[in-house]
Amino acid sequence: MREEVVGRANVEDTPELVAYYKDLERFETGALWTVANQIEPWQPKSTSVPVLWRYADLREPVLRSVSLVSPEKAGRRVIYLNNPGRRDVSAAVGWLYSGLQVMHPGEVATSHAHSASALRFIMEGSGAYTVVDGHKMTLGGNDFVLTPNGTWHEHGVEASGSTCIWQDGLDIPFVNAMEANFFAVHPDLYQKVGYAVDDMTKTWGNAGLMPSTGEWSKRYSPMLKYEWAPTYDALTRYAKTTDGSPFDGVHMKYVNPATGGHVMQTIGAGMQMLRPGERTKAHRHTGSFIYQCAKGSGYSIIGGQRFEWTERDIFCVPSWAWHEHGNASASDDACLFSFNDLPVIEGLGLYREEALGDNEGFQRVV
Ligand code: GTQ
Repeated sequence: MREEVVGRANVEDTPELVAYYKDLERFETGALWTVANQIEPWQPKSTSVPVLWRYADLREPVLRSVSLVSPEKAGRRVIYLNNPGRRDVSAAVGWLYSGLQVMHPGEVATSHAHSASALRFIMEGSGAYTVVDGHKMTLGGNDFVLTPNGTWHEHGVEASGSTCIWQDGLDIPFVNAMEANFFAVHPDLYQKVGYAVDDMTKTWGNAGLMPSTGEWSKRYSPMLKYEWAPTYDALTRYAKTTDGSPFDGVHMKYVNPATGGHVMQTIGAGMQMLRPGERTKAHRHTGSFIYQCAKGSGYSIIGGQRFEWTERDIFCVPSWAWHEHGNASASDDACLFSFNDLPVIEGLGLYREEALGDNEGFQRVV
C-alpha cells in the first residue's frame, strides 16, 4: 500500500526488491516500508462494522438453546454476538465480547474465575442471581452486575423464578490479545454464600454516603450490583438540572464509589437518557462501545447507517466511527445502557474525540 505523501512509504517493487523481500522472509523478517502505511494508519481503522442485534430476532433462538444443551455440558449456555469484522476473535466490537445467556428456573452454572472481566445486564425473567466471591446478588430487569477479573462467580435462577435472559459483556478478546487469559473452575464447583444477600449494594450503593469504616483497596468497584430503579431515578433527577451533552443527552457513568472512577479496570459503563424528541449531534472518539436499549425506542446513525432500536436491542459503535442518537418519541424518554473499553483507552493515553465539523478535535485529549 503505497502513498504519495512525504513521510509515508512509497517504494515501488523492482525485481531486485522482490527478491530481497523473499530473502528477508527466510529469516522471519520483513521490510517495514512494505507494511508501514497499513500498520500505521493516519487514524484508527476499525475492522468492526456497526451492527444492530434485534431482541425480536434473538429471543427465539436463544430460548431454543435451552432444549439443545444443558448449562452443565455447555459450561455456560450463551449465544454470542459475532461482529462480521471480528469473527476471528469472537468479538461483538473491537476487543469486547457480548453474549446472551439463558437460564431456566432451578438451573445453575458452575463457579469459575478468569482473567477477563465480566458484566451482566438483565434483559428478562425473575429469580436470577449471581454469586461473586461469596456475595450473592438478586437480579431484576435492567440491573447491572459486575464480575471483575479474578473473582469466583456463578449464575443461576431460583426454582421459584422464570426463564431469564441477560446480556454478558466481557473483555475476553482484549485479554486474549494481551495473551494473559487464565481460567479456573471452582474446586468445590459451587461457592458458599458468605454474606447477607445484596450486602455490597446495600453497603456501597447509597448516594453520597459511604460507610465511615469502609475500606476498599481492590481495583474494581465494591458495589457489585447497580439496580435499575436508583439508576433511572438519578438520570431523571439530573435531567432536571442539565441540558445534557450535545452528543449523548443526559449521560451518567456507573462509578466505583470508593474512587469515583470506572467500575472495573478494563471495562467502563454508563446509562444515558434521550429526552422526548431529542436528537444528539454526531461525534466520534476512540474506544469501542456496546449499547443496550433499557427503555423506550429510538435510532442511532453509526458510520452513516441508520439503526432503529427498541427495548433490549443491542448495537455497537466501533472505535472512531461517527455516531449520533435520537429518541423518536415525542412523549417518552429513551434510555441506553452501554459498556466500553474506556478504562484501557484512557489509562493508556489513547482517548481522542472529534465533533463533526470540528477539524481541530482530533488534537483534543480529554
Ligand atoms: O459467565 O463469566 O458469555 O466466562 C462468556 C464467557 C459468560 C461468564 C460469557 C464467560 C461468561
